[in-house]
Amino acid sequence: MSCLLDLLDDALIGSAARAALEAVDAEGAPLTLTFGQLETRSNCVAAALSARGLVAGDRLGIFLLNRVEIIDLWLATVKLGLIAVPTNVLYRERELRHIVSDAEPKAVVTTPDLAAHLPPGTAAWNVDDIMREARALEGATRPIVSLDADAPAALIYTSGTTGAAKGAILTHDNFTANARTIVEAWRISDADRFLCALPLFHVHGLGNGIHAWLASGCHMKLVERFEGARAESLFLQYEPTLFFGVPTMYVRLLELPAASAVAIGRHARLFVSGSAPLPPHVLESFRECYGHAILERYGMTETLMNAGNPYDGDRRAGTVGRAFRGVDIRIRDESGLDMPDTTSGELWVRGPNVCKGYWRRADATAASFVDGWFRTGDLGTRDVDGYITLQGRRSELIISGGFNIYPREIEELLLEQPGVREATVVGVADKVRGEVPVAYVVSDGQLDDQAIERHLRSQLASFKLPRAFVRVDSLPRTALGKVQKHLLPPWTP
Ligand code: MLC
Ligand code: AMP
Repeated sequence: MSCLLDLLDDALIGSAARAALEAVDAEGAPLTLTFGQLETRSNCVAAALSARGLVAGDRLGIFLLNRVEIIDLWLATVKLGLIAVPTNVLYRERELRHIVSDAEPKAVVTTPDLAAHLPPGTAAWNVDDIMREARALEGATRPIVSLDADAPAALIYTSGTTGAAKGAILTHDNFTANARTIVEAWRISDADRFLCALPLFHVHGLGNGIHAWLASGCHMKLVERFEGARAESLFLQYEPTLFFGVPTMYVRLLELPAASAVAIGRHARLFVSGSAPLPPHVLESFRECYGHAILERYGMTETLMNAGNPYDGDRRAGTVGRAFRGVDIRIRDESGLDMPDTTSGELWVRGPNVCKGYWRRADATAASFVDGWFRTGDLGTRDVDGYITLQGRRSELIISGGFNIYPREIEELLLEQPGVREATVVGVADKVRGEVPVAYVVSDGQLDDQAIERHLRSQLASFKLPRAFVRVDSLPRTALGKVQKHLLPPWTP
């Protein structure tokens, strides 16, 4: 077991003079930093956070769009033994209220415009104030904090079947093991140029992106977010060798002109996809246009990375490859019995990558862990040669553009609206986002769709907003009253 900092020190201290990062500062001016500068900046930020009274074990919310300060704050929390709570910037008050009351952060570092979405009474610290205080502490050395590798480094909230998000407790060792795994599996070295367009509040961007970069000592360009319209110039100018994306990003990249795709592919070494299923036709078209077989891998907030297609060898479309070295995956039935190869079951995972449990949710932790195995809720099969194919989930999770949506959360909100008697939400296939939510509503007379939409938009992240509100006379139900979503009339855009 090891602490995260030990892994990152090869770059932060061992390669201090090397160029590490290209980004823009808060004013939009270009900013380049070496690993040594990242080390000294984060020491100063750690000193500023200590001066504000934070000590090991305290939670610190991070509610920011991708910007360099997230890296400073993350390294500072790691150094101080704080528990970071990175939070989706698209969340609105209702979603944030739950996270803030559950994690009880001492404060949430944010910007004034985002702070407006936090529930009243939250201690919101302006990121610019923290950075100003950090600059005044120039010369601060690393804090001396003795940390256990088993200590929590972050709580990352992920929706449960109830619709209420649960904080997965990710330890230093979880992140370290995961970073070592992917750096080795994907042959990431200091010669790479990594383009990071993933949001840093999820494990894909933070646990894979930031840690693969720091653990390998490669060069990274950080952008605020992935935007289809800017992707062409971004890739052509930066010439990345390495890119991690969700399937929606690859669908957007297929919209670029053929000559640009060829030029981008010529500089690239590896494209990795995860967080949602990569449609086989996207893998095939990408191979034709960019000259690269996207490497699809499978992970979860609670487990970080579990399985991946091989670096050398057959990257098989529609599969997530084999279990990573050091990660055990079993395919089991409801009672926990192992299923034979090629037979469908639930994926159970065990390894140093698996989180400690859910924050203050002994019930949910007990329901998900059995004898050290984590029940993923994902269904799939394993072929005789170890390749795993995912087939869906036990729950009704909708994944849209790589963001998770639990229908229950939207249904509960819809049922609070005047005139809504019954409501259910389903995922409908979408060419770009993979799936989008659509609501089916039984109403008592007239409903004001626009008012409902406005209300939902003020309460929920924009990606959770139903694409349509379909009126039905009744919801198809089983004798026990459970909605039979598959019997709802199909909706087409
Ligand atoms: C989208 N939006 C964002 C955003 N992504 N805003 C801020 N930061 C981001 N990262 C908002 C836009 O402002 C817009 O809001 C709406 O979302 C749609 O934007 P779009 O430009 O139409 O997007 P699109 O081309 O569809 O691409 C969306 C996307 C986004 C791919 C950029 O879905 C995305 O960043 N997905 C990554 C999700 C992710 O990292 N998941 C990892 C989970 S961890 P509005 O208000 O106009 O609608 C996990 C484990 C694992 O699953 O295995 O990795
Ligand atoms: P999250 O809760 O955001 O961490 O999402 C994790 C879920 O994303 C997993 O349980 C899977 O259902 C899904 N997922 C991740 N990677 C893949 C993939 N390559 N293919 C299909 N589903 C995936």
